[in-house]
Amino acid sequence: MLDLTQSTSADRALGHHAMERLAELDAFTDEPGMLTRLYLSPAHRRAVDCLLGWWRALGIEAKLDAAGNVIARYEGETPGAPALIIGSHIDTVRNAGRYDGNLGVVAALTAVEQLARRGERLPFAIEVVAFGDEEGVRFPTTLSGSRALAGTFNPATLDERDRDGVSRRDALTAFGCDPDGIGAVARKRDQVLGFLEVHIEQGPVLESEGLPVGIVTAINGATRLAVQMRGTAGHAGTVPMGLRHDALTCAATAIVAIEELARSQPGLVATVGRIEARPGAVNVIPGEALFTVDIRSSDDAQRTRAVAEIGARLGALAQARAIALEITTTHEAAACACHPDIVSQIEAAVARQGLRPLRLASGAGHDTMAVAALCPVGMLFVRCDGGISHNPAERITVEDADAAVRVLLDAIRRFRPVPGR
Ligand code: HGY
Ligand code: MN
Ligand code: MN
Repeated sequence: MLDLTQSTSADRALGHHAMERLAELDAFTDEPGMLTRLYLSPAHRRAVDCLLGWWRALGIEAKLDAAGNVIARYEGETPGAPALIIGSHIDTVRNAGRYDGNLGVVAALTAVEQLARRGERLPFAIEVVAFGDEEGVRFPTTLSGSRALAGTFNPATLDERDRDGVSRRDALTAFGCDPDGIGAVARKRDQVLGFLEVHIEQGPVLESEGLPVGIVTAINGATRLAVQMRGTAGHAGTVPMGLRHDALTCAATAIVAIEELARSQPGLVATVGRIEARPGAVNVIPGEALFTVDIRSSDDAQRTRAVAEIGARLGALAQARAIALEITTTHEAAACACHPDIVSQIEAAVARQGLRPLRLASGAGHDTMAVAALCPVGMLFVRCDGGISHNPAERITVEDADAAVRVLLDAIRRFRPVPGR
């Protein structure tokens, strides 16, 4: 093990240490040959156990909470003091890169490890959280772990089911969590000073500026829709084209209409990430088509208008083809501003580490959005190669990992509670 207490930015020891841990976490996947780690899956369990082992080796108390989050607590000078919470997520999308989410957890662990190795205590506690459900790939509603921490978890989502029909409730119980205890996960506001998240940018700005890190000012709002179109299944060989009620071709026109709408409005993005035709046989006219829509904007009013416009356009397309349409909103997160005081504190840490501070917004969603309901929040972005993410080609350098850990450690050491909070 590297003697990290003597490390300097020259040897990038913290970056190497973080990258080694990320490589270890990368092995925990539900799909061999790629990184897929869904909430409450066997791979999630293995990642949880690995994290608990790392904390145990540092002599720092850590546990799995009722919502499936891993929480480690490093006490301050006075035990039981309010905490600065630092964290990100360890669940991934399908065929993911290893840095989305995981980097933030490993960076926080590496920073706290530095304090623990020196026996350094701060005027506040530090809690490091590894959320388990940020991507929202397994169940429709996402951010359940960070919402539980913030006290905004919706118990109705316990009845949501995954593709195999397993309810969130049963999956939590099978994982060793307590669905009925999630309410108790919520932190009291006077026990939390703030929340920091380190995360890859997942975009091209830092790379274009030649910077390793950036300070996040705000996170775009997001709406997720589940669209169901129902027509009439039929024989592919016998039903004339003019007599068909083909749900999939109707969905195809709808998807193009969604793209046209988003292209027509600067600042708006819309994505159809998943589609399913049923019954899904080569010689059957699809009687049903199901697809998802992900709509984002930094302007909540623009996003809300876009959602309404999509509903109207899909309704007209479905009516013209005598297709039944059902649109369900499965996730809604308002745009979130990082707290100006925390933005300034992170910015000062970046400057103290000899780096040019750059402020930028986040097009991607993060647990930080949910935790903002509890306390002042801030994020540090880390450059990623080509801005590529949600893709196994996602890459960061050891130098940038090192810079991120150093900036985070600096920000932690110099953290001061937000005035008037
Ligand atoms: O979808 C997002 O923005 C995040 O990666 N979950
Ligand atoms: Mn993420
Ligand atoms: Mn992601």
